[in-house]
Amino acid sequence: MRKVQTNCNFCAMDCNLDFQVEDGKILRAVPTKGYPVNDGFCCIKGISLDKQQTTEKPGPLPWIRQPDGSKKTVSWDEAFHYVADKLKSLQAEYGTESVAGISTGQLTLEEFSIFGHVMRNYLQTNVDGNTRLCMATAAVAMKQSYGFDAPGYTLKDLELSDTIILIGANPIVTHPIFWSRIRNNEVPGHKVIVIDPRRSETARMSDVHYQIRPRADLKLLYTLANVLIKSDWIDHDFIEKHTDHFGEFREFVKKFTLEDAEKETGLTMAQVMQLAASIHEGKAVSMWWTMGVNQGYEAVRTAQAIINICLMTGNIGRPGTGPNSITGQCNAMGSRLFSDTTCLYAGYDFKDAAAREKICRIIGTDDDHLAKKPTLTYDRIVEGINDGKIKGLWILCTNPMHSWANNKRFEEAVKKLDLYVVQDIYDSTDSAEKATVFFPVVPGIKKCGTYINLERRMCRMVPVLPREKDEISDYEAVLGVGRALGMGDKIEKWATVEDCFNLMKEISRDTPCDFTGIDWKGLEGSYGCQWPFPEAMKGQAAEDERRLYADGKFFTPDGRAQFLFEDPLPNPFPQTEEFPYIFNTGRGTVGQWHTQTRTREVRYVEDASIRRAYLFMNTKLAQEKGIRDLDFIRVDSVNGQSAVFMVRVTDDVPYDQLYAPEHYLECNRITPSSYDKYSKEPNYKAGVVNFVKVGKED
Ligand SMILES: Nc1nc2c(c(=O)[nH]1)N[C@H]1C(S)=C(S)[C@@H](COP(=O)(O)OP(=O)(O)OC[C@H]3O[C@@H](n4cnc5c(=O)[nH]c(N)nc54)[C@H](O)[C@@H]3O)O[C@H]1N2
Ligand SMILES: Nc1nc2c(c(=O)[nH]1)N[C@H]1C(S)=C(S)[C@@H](COP(=O)(O)OP(=O)(O)OC[C@H]3O[C@@H](n4cnc5c(=O)[nH]c(N)nc54)[C@H](O)[C@@H]3O)O[C@H]1N2
Ligand code: SF4
Ligand SMILES: [Mo]
Repeated sequence: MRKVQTNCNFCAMDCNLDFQVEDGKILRAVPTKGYPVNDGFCCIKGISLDKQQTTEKPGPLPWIRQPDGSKKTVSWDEAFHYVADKLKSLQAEYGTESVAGISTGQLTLEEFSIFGHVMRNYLQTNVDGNTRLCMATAAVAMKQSYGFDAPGYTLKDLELSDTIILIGANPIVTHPIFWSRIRNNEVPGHKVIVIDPRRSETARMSDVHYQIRPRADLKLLYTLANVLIKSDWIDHDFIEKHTDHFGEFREFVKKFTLEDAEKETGLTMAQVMQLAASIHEGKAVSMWWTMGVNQGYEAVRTAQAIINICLMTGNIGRPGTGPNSITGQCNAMGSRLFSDTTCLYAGYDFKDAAAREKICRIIGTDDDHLAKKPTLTYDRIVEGINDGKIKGLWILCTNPMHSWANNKRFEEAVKKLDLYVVQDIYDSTDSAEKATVFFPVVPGIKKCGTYINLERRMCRMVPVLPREKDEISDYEAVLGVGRALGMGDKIEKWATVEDCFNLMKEISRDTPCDFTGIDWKGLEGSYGCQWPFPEAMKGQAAEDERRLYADGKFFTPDGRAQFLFEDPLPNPFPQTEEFPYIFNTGRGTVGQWHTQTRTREVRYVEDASIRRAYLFMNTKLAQEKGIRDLDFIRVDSVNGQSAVFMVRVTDDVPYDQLYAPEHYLECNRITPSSYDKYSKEPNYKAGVVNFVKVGKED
């Protein structure tokens, strides 16, 4: 029997598990004891990692759609050349940017790096990631405020904080092991505070729940800042030494009064004062946010309003503190820095001539074949297809037909494509069904690579099971197309996953995410290692929990953090007589993962899940409308679309709000096309709708 330690590739915790393997079969999976993230525990998704491609598996070879609609299975070599030739001919006919890609935060660092190299560098075109739907807001907010996209915390901070404030985050469902770290907190009298419009699973378990109006966070945070300043509950020394623009911020927040906050946020003046007092009284205050903040129309400024509060109260860089963004996907942090989409590898700017030269030298290319500008954003790619400008699309490890906001736009776009390559572990996904070329690839348990978790910890994915004939990984699929494109010596240095790791490692030298002290082999079976870990730190215990900003130094040119703020914007979707209800969306259960392609293979999850689209409705509203639990309604949305949902009646959502899990395609049928203006992340959580009761089949 062999023991193989590898990581869970669902959520951003990147828990590690030990797989016991015999004769090519997994006997047991046991969460790795001592691993600093999950120390012997994990959730249902991690323990079910062996259930990938067990009930459903595409053949090992790719297929190409024929003119009569049938699928023809071909050799890998033929498929690589078919795709490469088509990409080149589309570019020749319609221009360089007539082909595009959609990447992901769920592959290995090496896989999205090489995808960036082929598409962004060599083909000089656009690739955005599904991280746009998820972490773009936090990435932009931190880059602007700190000078680099560098979340500073370590998970240990959850155990050391005396005041934990969760804003738009529901970790009991979404990051169960994160919640278990909160449960380990033994600081006497510590408090868990939740700010969420609904009584989420986490809100129910918290000490205080502030049931805010949807999208009122920015006003609440500016009011809190005003109260803290007026009460002189701020850290003058920290502000003076380590920040810029506090004076302007102090002037700016003066207009955010408690009276207005009471009208606009749904919280009473006393509640706002109580929250300000909690921040003041805490010795180690940490504020953690996720999608309730990131997915809004003024999301970047909201994230920065959280950062501002921590900066002005000196709650950053010390144990148990921080404005801390919680990452969603297993490698979202890796993709933010190494997918070559919104920045060059390792966070470099596209215009930095010295960096361009360094990167070209390391990866073996020339300046003409290195991406020159940030990618077109996800929305522009989808609409570029709808406008007829983009003719070819290659997506990997994401399912936009289901997950994209206002997903009918993606469905419409796909019909216009000449080339639509889908690379997935299943060919039955909503996005794969319409593919013109399908690349079947192996799941995580059959491949290797590296991942970076939410606290900047890098770990190694190690193959647990052997591959069968013709089975290949994402890395090999992209490499195959790259070679078929004739990249020649421009892809020579990328021959193996380990080669790619070493290229990215060398590029990271002397950057804030320097990981030159980490070895490919040393990472295997280890406790992982948080960046930065430069060569000079080699030999130091890599399992140490490390946080950034302890010295008050940030990555901006003057080394100071920036107070950034702006007047709140009018809500693009106010409630009206026609659309009186707010449509909130998010995760449903611990077992269900996004578009449910993987977790539907886990019987425990399927057995415990509702099999069709449903939403939660307030008891009083349901009574008024004559709707009972398990009745059906047709929801008509401001985006012009409608979808049928089963109703679950509850007191956990407010009277004028509905909450729908995103695990069903219907959910994004009715979310609007609306984005934050800086991050272009979709405003997924606050469309407006109306509904009527219908029979099941309507
Ligand atoms: N089981 C499971 N776990 C997952 C995932 C999964 O699909 N399934 N996905 C992973 C990924 S990629 C991500 S990004 C994370 C997401 O993790 P979370 O962000 O924790 O999950 P969500 O359910 O999207 O949203 C969190 C909360 O935001 C609240 N919210 C909505 N509007 C507002 C608002 O205006 N203000 C405030 N303060 N709150 C608001 C919602 O009511 C919801 O309870 O989960 C990760 N973990
Ligand atoms: N309404 C609403 N919509 C949302 C959200 C919300 O809160 N509300 N949240 C958004 C967020 S935060 C996110 S992150 C997105 C997620 O949206 P998606 O990324 O579209 O969702 P997934 O279901 O995770 O899709 C991953 C795909 O990759 C495939 N896959 C799994 N492993 C591999 C592999 O090793 N290789 C390859 N090539 N494929 C693989 C899976 O089968 C699946 O088809 O959804 C977004 N959509
Ligand atoms: S908490 Fe996240 S990383 Fe850990 S086992 Fe569950 S899904 Fe996997
Ligand atoms: Mo996400």
